[in-house]
Amino acid sequence: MIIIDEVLLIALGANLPYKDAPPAQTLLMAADALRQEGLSTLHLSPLYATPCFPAGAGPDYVNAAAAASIPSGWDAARTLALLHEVEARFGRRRDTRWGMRTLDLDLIAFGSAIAPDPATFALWRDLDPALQRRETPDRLILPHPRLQDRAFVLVPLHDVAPEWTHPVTGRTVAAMLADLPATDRAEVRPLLPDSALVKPV
Ligand code: A4P
Ligand code: MG
Repeated sequence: MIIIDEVLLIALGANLPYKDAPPAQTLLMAADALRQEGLSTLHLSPLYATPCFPAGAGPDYVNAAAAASIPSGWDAARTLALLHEVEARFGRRRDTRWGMRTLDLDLIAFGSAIAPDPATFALWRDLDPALQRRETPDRLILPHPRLQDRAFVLVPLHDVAPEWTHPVTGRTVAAMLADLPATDRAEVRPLLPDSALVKPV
C-alpha cells in the first residue's frame, strides 16, 4: 500500500546512555540518521523528561516525537525496518519487554493506515493492562495500540502533529491528549539543560 501526501509519526525514547552519549543526544542523533536514510522532511519535537513507566522500573526517560511526509514508494514495513536498523546502530538490545533501553523508535502511525486489519488492531488496543506487559505483537500494529494511553507520546506528538486524526477513533492528537488525566500530562516536563539526561556520561 502506498499513501501519498500523508504523514508518518514516530515516538522516540531512551533511558540509558549509549557509549558516551546521554539519552538526549542519542535522540538527536537518531533523528539525524532517519533524515539521512530517506525521511528528509522529518521534524523533531522538543525533548521531554518523563518518569519511567511502569513507575520504578528504571531511570527517567527522554521522549520526543517526529513527523515526516511519507516518501514516495515507502510502505509501513519498510519504515519499521529502518527504525529497527537505527535502534541497532545506537546499541538497542531486546532482552526485556518494556526494559531499559538506549533507544526505542516506535511507529505511531503511517498516514491513516490500520494494520494488519481493524479487528486485530482492536484486539491489541483493548488488551488487558496486565497482559500488555507480557504480550508482544509479532507483526506491525497501526496505529500504535498504546498511543492514546501515554502522555509521554502524546505531549511531544502534539508539538509536531496536533491535528493528526486517529483513523479508528476519529480523535485528534489534541483531543487524545485532553482526554488524559492532568496529572499524567504534568509528569511530562521540558528537558532542562542541567538534567543528567543531557550531560555527557
Ligand atoms: N510492533 C508492532 N507494532 C509496532 C509499532 N507500531 N511500532 C512490534 C513499533 N513496533 C511495533 O517492539 C516489540 C514488537 O512490537 C516488535 O517486534 C515490533 O515489530 P520492541 O520495540 O521490540 O519492544 P519494546 O520496545 O519493549 O515494545 P514497545 O511496544 O515498543 O514498548 P513500549 O510499549 O513503547 O514501551 N516509559 C517512559 N517514560 N517513556 C518511554 O518511552 N517506553 C517503554 C517501552 C516503557 N516505558 C516507558 C517508555
Ligand atoms: Mg519499541
